[in-house]
Amino acid sequence: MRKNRLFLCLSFMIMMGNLLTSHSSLAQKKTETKKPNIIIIYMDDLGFGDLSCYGAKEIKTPNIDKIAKQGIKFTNGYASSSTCTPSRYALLTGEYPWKNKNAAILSGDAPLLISTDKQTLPKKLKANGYTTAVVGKWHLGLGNGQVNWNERVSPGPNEVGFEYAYIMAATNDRVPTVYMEDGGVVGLDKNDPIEVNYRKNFEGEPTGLDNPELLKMKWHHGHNKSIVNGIPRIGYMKGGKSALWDDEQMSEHFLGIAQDFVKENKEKPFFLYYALHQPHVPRIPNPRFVGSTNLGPRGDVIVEADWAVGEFMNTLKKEGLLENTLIIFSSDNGPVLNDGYFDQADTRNGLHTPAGVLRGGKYSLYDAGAHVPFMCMWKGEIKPMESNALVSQVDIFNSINSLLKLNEVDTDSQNILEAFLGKTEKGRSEFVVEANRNLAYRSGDWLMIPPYTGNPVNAFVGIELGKAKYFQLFNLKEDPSQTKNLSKEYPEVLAKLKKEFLEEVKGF
Ligand code: NG6
Ligand code: CA
Repeated sequence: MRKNRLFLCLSFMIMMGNLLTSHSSLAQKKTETKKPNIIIIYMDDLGFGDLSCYGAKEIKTPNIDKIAKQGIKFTNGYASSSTCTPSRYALLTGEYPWKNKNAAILSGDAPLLISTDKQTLPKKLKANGYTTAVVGKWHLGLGNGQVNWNERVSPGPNEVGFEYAYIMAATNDRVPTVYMEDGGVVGLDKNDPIEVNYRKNFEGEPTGLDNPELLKMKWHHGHNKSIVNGIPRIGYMKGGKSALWDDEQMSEHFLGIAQDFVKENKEKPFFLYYALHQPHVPRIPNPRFVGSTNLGPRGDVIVEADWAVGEFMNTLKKEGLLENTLIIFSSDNGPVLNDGYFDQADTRNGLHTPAGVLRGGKYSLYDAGAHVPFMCMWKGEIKPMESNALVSQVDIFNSINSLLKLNEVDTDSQNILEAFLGKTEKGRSEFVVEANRNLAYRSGDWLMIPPYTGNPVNAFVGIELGKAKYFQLFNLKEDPSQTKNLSKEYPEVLAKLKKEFLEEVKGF
């Protein structure tokens, strides 16, 4: 009996000892791998009202909603611009895009927009032990302006801080319609070289303009040049047949690359910029998603993107990474229905409000141009909540520097880490927003748009651009739909914003 008790006692002590050692090695492991992984999931043209977690009724996005539910959902989150290239420039450099005179929607053969001397988010992370990658839409230019697509194209993402880059060069409606991995066209047959030209066509090549009989999707405005997969694109292209992407497979393709990167790099801290192409035109969902909404292809590709995000999140979960990964989800600019193709986005929109209650859309200085879905999730670190803090994508750069205790870079990016982590509802107090090289100024709840000449509406896309011959002043808290111009009623507010704005944009 005594012997037995002694035995029990001894085994208990051994068991406790084991537990203690395994516990302390776990804690040690956690400190060793303490630097959190950072992932930015970035959508293309997704509007403030396009997700069910932001109020959409006609589109169900359960997977993206889960990010909102498990993290912070910002109600005042902004891209830096109402178009793609400038927003992406600000995201990666922390600099206002209008400070770079070339930061506008780029053609598919435009040179690299980010100077290779410039400090960038991926460069900073790479220098501090992160493995860095971009997967998906690039649209920040490649090469020096004279690209030979049959050789390694540089400089590009690899030269501004991404160790691994698997991208589309520009947009899914622009040539070249091929994937590029670390500067080389994927699957290119040397005997069928690729040529790209944005000014003139190659002899004998069909175009959307001349050969409507070859089209499976018709163009509405622009988009009438080279035809790839029955879809007319922007720009001319010839050759490279074996390398052409398949639009229907694109979502799954990028997803697979993003998942592989995570699986292969999970042992060391990594930074992944996963830039989805949806719901930018042309909207070509995989057949599995056709009809998943009643809104036609635009709704269907949002559901497809939601699926891809869900699969990606499952991978993070399976690999045990959720507790050590900061995930930021947002969009590069606001929504547009008809962006150049007859794809039923406008005719089948029904009651859906892609911008929610906001006014304007993509290309606009009105709020829907850059006010987008924005969420941060980090299991165990960020408490689930909704935040009204004013946060901008330009601030991600220095906020991450602060998170990792790295030197902040002297640029437009503000350290608002506490807001991103949900520790305060105070974000930045003001910022300048850009739309096609025009600027507006937000300060607190107020938005001021200075007078601009030019068409107030882009009739092709049916979006108010926010331009007027007079000053516009809105209180976005009281009037999120910007129905009342208060510039006459609040001259002192107008004067204050004018003054601050002029100081901020001096030299522009
Ligand atoms: C515009 C295109 C539009 C879209 C946009 C870029 C025309 C007429 N319109 O010039 O379809 O491609 O550029 O979108 O060509 S963005 O989201 O990448 O900024
Ligand atoms: Ca975009």
